[in-house]
Amino acid sequence: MTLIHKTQICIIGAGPSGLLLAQLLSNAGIDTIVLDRKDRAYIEGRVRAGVLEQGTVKALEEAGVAERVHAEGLPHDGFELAFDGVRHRIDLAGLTGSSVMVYGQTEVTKDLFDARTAAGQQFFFNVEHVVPSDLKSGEPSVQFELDGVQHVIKCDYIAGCDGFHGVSRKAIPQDVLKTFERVYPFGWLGILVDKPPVSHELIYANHEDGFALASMRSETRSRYYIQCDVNDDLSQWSDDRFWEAFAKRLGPDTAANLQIGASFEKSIAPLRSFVAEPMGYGALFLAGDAAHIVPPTGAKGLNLAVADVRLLARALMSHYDGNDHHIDSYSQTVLNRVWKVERFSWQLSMLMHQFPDNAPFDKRMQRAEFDYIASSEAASKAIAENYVGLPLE
Ligand code: RFL
Ligand code: PHB
Repeated sequence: MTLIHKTQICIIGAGPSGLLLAQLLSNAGIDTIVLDRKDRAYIEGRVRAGVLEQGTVKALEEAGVAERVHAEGLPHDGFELAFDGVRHRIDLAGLTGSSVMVYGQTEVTKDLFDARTAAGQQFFFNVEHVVPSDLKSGEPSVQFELDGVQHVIKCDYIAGCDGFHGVSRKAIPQDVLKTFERVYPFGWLGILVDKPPVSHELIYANHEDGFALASMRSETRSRYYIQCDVNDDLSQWSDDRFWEAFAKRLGPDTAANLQIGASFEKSIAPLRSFVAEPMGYGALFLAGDAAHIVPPTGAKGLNLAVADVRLLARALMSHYDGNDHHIDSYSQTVLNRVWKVERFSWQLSMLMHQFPDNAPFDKRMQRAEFDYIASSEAASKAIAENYVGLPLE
């Protein structure tokens, strides 16, 4: 038995990209079905990004889910770069007139789930064997299995919002798809702890032992990271070992304010730059991590996904208004912006980490770049305008 469903847009993936797209389209009266291979609790539990650009907050406003981010998010007018304990503040507000909002991806996801659930819109969770089909036939569909039953969703368009390991990108024929990749020779070990942040702004630190980042989720919850070997086992990283390494990398002046405690989340994430081109094929469009990955150093992954989704929502809405211009130019428009954000995330990653095979010359180059940023308003401004977010197009 096969169950047949019909919708306008079938959205594969209920991460932030898929959920936001669904909300923007539903608000515009466009019918969507969202499917995910995991369930809501699992998706909401994934601790990832923490910094939202103003454009991202605006997208949440457009989606009608910004009440909590405005009530609970922490606006930040600046952040710091540190080199061997010497700190330089990037004055986001002063240099750009803009700022960022600290608010966790877990909360963004929860707000979007709540809105879709309240509106009684359709999800399929725990789906298996998802296959986007007939992409160029004029009659696209998505097949999947749920509890041993075969389903087919017939639709006008398919949005591939299924992350880096999803199936959507792989549905683009190999002779069409080009991919570009850099894998960095280290990972980030991240912890969450219910202690006030060491500083009221984020600190990105380069130290000879490796990178460290002091971030936060609230005034009483801190999110801290250190560069580690990507093959390390979590069992090698007791809280004591983490605190010792983290404090050393922040330097004694900053570490004097550090409040330590028992971590309640600990994970290691690899660092990668990746872009797939084109971001569409026939009736399929990719958005978010399904099409590109950035290393987390510039806090861009989630923001980039949201920018894609805003452009994809606009393209699909114009289609139903009888104008296919934005649909036809979606991939090129998005990729122009994606590459600029890839460049920024790569540049900041190259500046702030210790690379195992760096020669003394490379280390001097990092130091000179930091000194230049610290002494030049133009250089600081270039960092600031990227950090607060480039224009949508
Ligand atoms: P997501 O969040 O990966 O969601 C994709 C969803 O698709 C589902 N899925 C499928 N569903 C149906 N069928 C299939 N075959 C499927 N395959 C996968 C998955 O279950 C999932 O629910 O992608 P999306 O929505 O594009 O959102 C992108 C952001 O999540 C991502 O860019 C950021 O979280 C990246 N990122 C970080 N970004 C930051 O800005 N700061 C960070 O500190 C940060 N830390 C991280 C991160 C990403 C990580 N990943 C992907 C491993 C830490 C980690 C560990
Ligand atoms: C975070 O709070 O998780 C975070 C903040 C800034 C980044 C990456 C991650 O660049």
